[in-house]
Amino acid sequence: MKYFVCVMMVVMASVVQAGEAPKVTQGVAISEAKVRVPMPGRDLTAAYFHVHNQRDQERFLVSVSSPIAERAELHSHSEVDGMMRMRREDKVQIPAQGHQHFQPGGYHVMLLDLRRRPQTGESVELVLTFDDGSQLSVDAVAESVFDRRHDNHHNHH
Ligand SMILES: [Cu+2]
Repeated sequence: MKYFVCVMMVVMASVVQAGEAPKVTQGVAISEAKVRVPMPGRDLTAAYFHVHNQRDQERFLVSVSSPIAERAELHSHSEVDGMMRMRREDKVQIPAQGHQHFQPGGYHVMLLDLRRRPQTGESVELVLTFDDGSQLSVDAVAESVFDRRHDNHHNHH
């Protein structure tokens, strides 16, 4: 039994040392990850998800990237003079023991200069980077606005 423990420790140590790859975010879970199927003729689209922070400290999401997009931005929506405006955000807070919903009409991720146009049902990788440099990779499902009619009035991208 003692032998087994030693082997485990050696294996774990070598994993840590090999670590060129960024560390994985602990205590944060993502659900409901979706990417909008881009509108015809547009090379941008939006991504949505829920972030749940199970830790006692707040976290900040500082960036998101995806292999399908040249670049991505964190955006918020706010009403200015009766008009909904998008604003770029440097970071988005995920409260301690709380959550933040990225959804139509609120925070969202804009995927810009698309390299590829995802089709309905396709899975699209999103990589979320947090303020401590740790990352989480999630598979988002591509969804068309026409799949969910009640979302149509939010679609201004
Ligand atoms: Cu936007």
